[in-house]
Amino acid sequence: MSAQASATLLDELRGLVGPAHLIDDPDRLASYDTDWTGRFHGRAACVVRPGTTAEVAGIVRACGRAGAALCVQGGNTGLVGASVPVDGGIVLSLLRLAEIEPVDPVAAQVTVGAGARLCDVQRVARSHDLDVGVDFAARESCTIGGMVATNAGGERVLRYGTMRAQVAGVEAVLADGSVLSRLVGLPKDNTGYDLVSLLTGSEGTLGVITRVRLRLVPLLPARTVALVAVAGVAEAVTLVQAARRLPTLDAAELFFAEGLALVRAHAGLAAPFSEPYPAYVLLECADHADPTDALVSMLEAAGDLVLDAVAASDPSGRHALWSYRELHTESVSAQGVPVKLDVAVPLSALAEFCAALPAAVESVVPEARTVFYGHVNEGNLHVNVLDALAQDEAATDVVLRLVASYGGSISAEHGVGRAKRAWLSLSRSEAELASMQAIKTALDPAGLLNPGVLIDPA
Ligand code: 2HG
Ligand code: ZN
Repeated sequence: MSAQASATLLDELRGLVGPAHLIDDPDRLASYDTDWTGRFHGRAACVVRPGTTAEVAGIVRACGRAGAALCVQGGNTGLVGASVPVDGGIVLSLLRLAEIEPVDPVAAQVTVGAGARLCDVQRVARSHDLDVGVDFAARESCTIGGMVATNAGGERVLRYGTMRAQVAGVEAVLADGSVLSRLVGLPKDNTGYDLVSLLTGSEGTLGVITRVRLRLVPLLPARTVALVAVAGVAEAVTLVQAARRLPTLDAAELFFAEGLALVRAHAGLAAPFSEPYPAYVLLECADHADPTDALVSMLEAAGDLVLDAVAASDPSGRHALWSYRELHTESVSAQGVPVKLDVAVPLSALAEFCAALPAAVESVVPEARTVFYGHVNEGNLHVNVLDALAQDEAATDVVLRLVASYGGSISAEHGVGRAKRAWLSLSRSEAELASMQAIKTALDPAGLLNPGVLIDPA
């Protein structure tokens, strides 16, 4: 697949979407060319913004005929470089496919365009006493299509699973321009290969997701957040094990003194406690009735494990506690461009892994600062290595090899993208990689869709 788009192709694409929706002015291309972290860049020939699935299909066919690489982009909030174009390629922005169809209250499902933002779908679902089962800090910008394409996880996985568990159907344009549509949303449908699930998490390499049928969960309006100070990772894991007995448990997050200091300095927040502690677990319980009593009893029963705790049930108090965790990403980025590694290890190995991590990074990049935090129940840590950009490969390699030595995953929720492609074999066997490549080759033989991301055709 040649990356270069000709003037003839640009004219054809302009004709398909209308002149207002083809952007080739270099100043306006800038925000599409660079990812959220500022680490990954490409120089697109143009951005094309289709308004219908038929237009997407036309674009895919035109690019296929011209041999021009397509980079599929939603909210451009990804963290592994999957949403930036190859030089000279075409960015296919799905932000105009933002329609939210009427909620189906009987099925508790809704069909939305790939470009619908998570916050907008949450608002609509909540007006029907329903909710989206996946949530995370980028909710104001990330799109449902991107969340499906990356099988996004986030803060509520322990209760509702990842995005894959929310997807009841998709419509997607395949690399040959054909449209695959399974949007009925039947909970039971064993009629062969699960193509919807295959497209979920495929990072835009097998098809362009244009619409999604989402399963919704009951809206749980009574919520209590507790921020709990603990002595370290082992104590955090023990606490979460106890907290999991609460049927109302919605979230269990972990961060440390170093990360909290960055967040407080960046956002000007007061300290949560009168003295600093090594580690913090944020627990949230949600139900129809106030879940506070059961949460407080659990914390009391945890005894010495809890060094201090503060809880809030009102929206602003909950938001204030969540801010300590959710502001980590932007607070880290305010320090410089980090090497971001999103990993998971078995929960039983999390404490040992966290203890070994800083020294492992320092062994290859002595001046690096390693800040990590994450979703403790899944053993999912966001390892952010600052001051290591010049040695990003060495930093990545040492962390991902350490992860693999514990039988972990080199990508728990952000995907493989361009950032971790070279390390995929640490988490996938030869047989798995061969199967993945065979699937890519069958569905996109010319490598039209997201070349350089995850896997290329044989
Ligand atoms: C989170 O859990 C996101 O906050 C971003 O997945 C993680 O900043 C990161 O590396
Ligand atoms: Zn996360």
